[in-house]
Amino acid sequence: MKLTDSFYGRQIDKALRSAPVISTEDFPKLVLFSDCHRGCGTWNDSFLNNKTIYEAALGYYYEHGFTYVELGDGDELWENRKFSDIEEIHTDIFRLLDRFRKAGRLFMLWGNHDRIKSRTGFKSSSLPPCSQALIIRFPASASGTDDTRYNLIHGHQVDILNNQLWKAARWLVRYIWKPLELAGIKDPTSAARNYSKSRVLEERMSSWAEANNTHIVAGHTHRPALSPATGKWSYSNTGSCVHPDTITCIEIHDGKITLIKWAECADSNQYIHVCRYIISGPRDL
Ligand SMILES: [Mn+2]
Repeated sequence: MKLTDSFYGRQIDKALRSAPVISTEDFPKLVLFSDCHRGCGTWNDSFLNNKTIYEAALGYYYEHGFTYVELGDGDELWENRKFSDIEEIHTDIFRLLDRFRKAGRLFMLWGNHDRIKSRTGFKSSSLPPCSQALIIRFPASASGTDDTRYNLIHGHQVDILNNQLWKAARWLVRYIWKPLELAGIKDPTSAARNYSKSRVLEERMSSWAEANNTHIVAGHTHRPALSPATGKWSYSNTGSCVHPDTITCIEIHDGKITLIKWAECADSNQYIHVCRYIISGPRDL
């Protein structure tokens, strides 16, 4: 284990220290999303492209009794200052989320882009209080094995610029990259757009999982992943809802974990539907 790994490991430990713990006995079907980056409906609202797909997926998960868990960056609050603007423009989406909330099936984590949700003064009529991390506990099976834990964080905890220096990062997004993005130039510091940076972050998180013999699921890199459970640890990533024409998520139920994508598809009569595809898995927890 490299020296820097222990530094980043401590950031993950810190995030998990106050994490709520939920059990699959109470929440047998879970779906994990992240990085929706819901915006203000302007053309740089990256979520807008996939809004219909997301809406269809949410409807499916609600009807099938899933609990919705969002691993941060659900709302784009760096480019936009007011959460109420996002809530207003995407009223239909927040109404769906509110149905999960009312059914007691909604858990929200905050990421670097929506860190202001961690403030005590943060109010929303449709969202529950947000946490930095969440732990899913799978009670020991009848065979007497130990409880399995899946540790959920956003992932910016292992990304210095987006964690300790998040105000500088937000400033860059708000005043430099957003205007450049409007001119067609992409933010080069974003993990979401930088392959080698994503790989470093993935390595930091998987090193932590390996060292602690446990499982981690994150977002932030926008790179969906479902690693095999090597011994008793694994690293998985929900991906994002802002891929060019796809959203990705992770389903956990019946002792299995599966990486899913939702996209538009046409049938033989040329009707367009929203379809659910398995990208990877299912594999045992
Ligand atoms: Mn992020």
